[in-house]
Amino acid sequence: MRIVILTGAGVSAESGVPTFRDADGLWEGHHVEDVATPEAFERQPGVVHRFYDERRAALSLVDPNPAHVALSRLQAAWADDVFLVTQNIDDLHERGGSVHVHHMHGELRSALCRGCGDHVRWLTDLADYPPCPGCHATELRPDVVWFGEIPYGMDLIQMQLQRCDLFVSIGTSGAVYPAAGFVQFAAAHGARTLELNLDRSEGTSLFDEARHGPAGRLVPAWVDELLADISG
Ligand code: BV8
Repeated sequence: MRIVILTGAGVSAESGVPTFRDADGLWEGHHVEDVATPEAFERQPGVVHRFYDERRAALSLVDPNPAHVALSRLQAAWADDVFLVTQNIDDLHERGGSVHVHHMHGELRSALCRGCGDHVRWLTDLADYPPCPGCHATELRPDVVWFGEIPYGMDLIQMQLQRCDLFVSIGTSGAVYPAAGFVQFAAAHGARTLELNLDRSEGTSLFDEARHGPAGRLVPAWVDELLADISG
């Protein structure tokens, strides 16, 4: 059985990473949609750099939770048939043991050079305009997909959604596209669909099954159930 798993901020909530909804989508009085855009970066680069520099620095203060660890257990047991795509830009899936994590909205641990186009591993601040290791231009920006930009690897994601038997959405509000449309795309290609979320999302009614509660409890229970079925 081929599985596609989509995660959102809710899978990292119990690790202490604020979700977009927790802060009512606000940061320093700005709506996230107003900060996470190319226009905002052109208009107020310092504010946008601070938004990401603070979140990048905060990564060292949080740890993976049982949901991240359970997903890595599923991948280990079923490597080739689990495709994990996340909307999150934190590194908790990797630190929880997951491999081949597809960050469709980019990553805090990466910087994108507007001079040469290189994606470079980056763990410190960008607000002081450090030079690109490749071309030395001081044109590094956060390597995240902003509103109005095209998510990474859409062809790969669509191919995985077309071939999967089960699509599982974990900890996302279903508020942002194209991720919010994956459930319908997967269902249209014959997949069964399951939502694991704290409470109803904007897409709950689109799923065959929905379980509501904290990911730290729901995800390990679901992985145990699935692995028991397989070893049946
Ligand atoms: C694109 C990276 C074209 C940066 C992010 C009008 C209609 C439809 C679409 C649009 C429209 N106008 C504009 C658009 C397009 C736009 C969009 O969807 N806008 C929205 C506002 C309507 N989308 C785009 O611009 C995208 N690009 O469309 O390009 C294209 C597309 C395809 C092919 C060709 C061309 C790019 C969007 C990417 C923006 N970048 N993040 C950063 O992180 O700063 S978005 C960001 O918010 C996340 O990545 C995520 O995608 C999104 C929503 O976040 P969630 O992860 O769902 O978190 P949220 O807080 O919302 O919800 C948390 C959930 O967890 C809740 O349900 C809660 O109940 C649950 N939860 C909480 N605690 C727990 C829990 N669950 C379990 N356990 C818990 N403990």
